[in-house]
Amino acid sequence: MPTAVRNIVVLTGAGISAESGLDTFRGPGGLWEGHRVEDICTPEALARNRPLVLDFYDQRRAALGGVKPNAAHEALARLDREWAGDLLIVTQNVDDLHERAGAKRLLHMHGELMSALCEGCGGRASFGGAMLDGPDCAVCGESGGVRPDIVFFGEMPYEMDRIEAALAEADLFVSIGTSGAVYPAAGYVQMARHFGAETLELNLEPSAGSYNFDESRMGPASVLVPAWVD
Ligand code: BV8
Repeated sequence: MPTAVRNIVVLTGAGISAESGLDTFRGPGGLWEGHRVEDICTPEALARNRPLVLDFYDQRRAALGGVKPNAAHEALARLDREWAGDLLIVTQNVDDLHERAGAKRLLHMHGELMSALCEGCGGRASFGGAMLDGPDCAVCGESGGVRPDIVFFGEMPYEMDRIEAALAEADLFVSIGTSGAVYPAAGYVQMARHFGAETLELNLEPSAGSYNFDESRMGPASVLVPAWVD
């Protein structure tokens, strides 16, 4: 790691969890292949076919019990424990593998499988069951309004101000395991460059935004991330 670096922002996507056994979105056998995005990851889809959307996320929530963090998650957690400068891990992922590896300086910009959002009171609460069972909101107690705490297409990602403030101070921006297909996350490399950060991409294959990076290393995250951190 260059010694001049003080403040780091790391962006992760589905590729960092692929070697843990969680499908990516746009790869072969990806999650969306069974569904058109419009049919599953939009407010309109939730309104049109609530059971289908609740079941899709119930299945993904249940699958978390069968997977564990891989060497890439563990390396980032090590960096989190040891790094004296600022660090923010911004994940697009909704799995809990970063937390289970021990990461603390972390935020989920697209929500979390292990959280429920109430359409009635807007309250968010940790949730590990099945929404098809029609749970009551843990915050307001009302039933019928509990939905996945997931940022659907067309909805505002979480903590964008915090992310942009971290990018403004970053000396290094590292993107790991993301195709660069979804905004605003896909635009963060340009924002980081604008503020003068060095930019590094660690990915299995070139992403849509590879040309924006000072350096792109191709390979599996479980190899590239520990090599970068250590
Ligand atoms: C919003 C929910 C604004 C959770 C998801 C321009 C600017 C702003 C917005 C837009 C814009 N243009 C279009 C938009 C709208 C839209 C958008 O970006 N559309 C795209 C399709 C063009 N964006 C939005 O709607 C966002 N909201 O902008 O709101 C706003 C403003 C005001 C008021 C209201 C609203 C919301 C986007 C969030 C949508 N929700 N998911 C879930 O179900 O999981 S997005 C979904 O895609 C996931 O969150 C996922 O994380 C994300 C990105 O996918 P990746 O993580 O990159 O996964 P992918 O499979 O694509 O790629 C995996 C990569 O890993 C590959 O490159 C592969 O090579 C690599 N890989 C594989 N194996 C490995 C590996 N790498 C390393 N090692 C390996 N072993």
